[in-house]
Amino acid sequence: MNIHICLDNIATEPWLVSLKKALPDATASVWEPGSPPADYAVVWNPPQQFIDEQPNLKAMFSIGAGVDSLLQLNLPKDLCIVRLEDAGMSVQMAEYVCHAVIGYFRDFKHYDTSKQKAKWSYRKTKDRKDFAVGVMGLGTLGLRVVKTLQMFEYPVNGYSRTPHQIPGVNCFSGQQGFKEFLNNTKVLVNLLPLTAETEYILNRDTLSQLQPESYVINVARGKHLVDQDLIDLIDSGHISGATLDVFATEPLPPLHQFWQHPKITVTPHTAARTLREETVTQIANKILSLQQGNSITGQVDLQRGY
Ligand code: OXD
Repeated sequence: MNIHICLDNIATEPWLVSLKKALPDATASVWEPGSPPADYAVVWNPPQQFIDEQPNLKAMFSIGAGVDSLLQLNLPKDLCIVRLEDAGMSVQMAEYVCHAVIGYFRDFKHYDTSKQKAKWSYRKTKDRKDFAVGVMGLGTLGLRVVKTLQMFEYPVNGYSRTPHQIPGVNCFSGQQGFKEFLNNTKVLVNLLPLTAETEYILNRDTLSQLQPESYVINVARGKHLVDQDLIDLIDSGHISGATLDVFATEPLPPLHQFWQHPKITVTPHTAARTLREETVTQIANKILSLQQGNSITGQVDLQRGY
């Protein structure tokens, strides 16, 4: 069995070492233009040339949760693309989102400012029941975020394309459901996959429907959000602030307004990092399952886009 690794902008050698350790009977190598066709591939943002030169792939494993950029390529219709399922990402995502939600709920920015002035100054306690957190996207990462938020007893709303039932969560779906979801949400957490349907879903119209003094946390993709609409709504006071981890252009250009905006926190696409060992173990187990003729989970539906 031959496996190619093709990772854009990522040091490949450690991945090769881990993969060889996990699958000692396989021949793993770093793809170069002209490499012979392989049975499996482990990829991150591969070029079109890679796809064109690898017609025999039984499966192509992406080392990320989101496959939007992969799906921009011209892909064979029957190619089995597999995305990462958790592999240590969901706990990081829950940690990041809860940090942002709690930071806003408890107003830690105020205490940072007070400390700089040596000022002993309390903030009024907010009422948890008026502080519904709305999670868009109820896949592996979204569900973990929901579960963790529930531990802090925030009311939680969930929004997804198809209807879900989650204990203790007000679940919404579809067009009408989206409106209701927004109207009932104080802190919006975006974890949707990026597809033609969800591109720029966070815009002036939708964000205006959030409750007054709401807060926005985007940890999915930059292209879910219309940047200027968010800035305008923050400047008008309807939205109190935002924590953004993802951007339409990454790295975020130095002159982008988000960097200087006092009510926007920016982090460099770091909410949930791919963990190499966990990822390789998951991929290796799936390759072994496929080799034994078994089915695997995590296969991307090319029509649906995730
Ligand atoms: C991912 C990401 O898709 O890191 O996994 O954004």
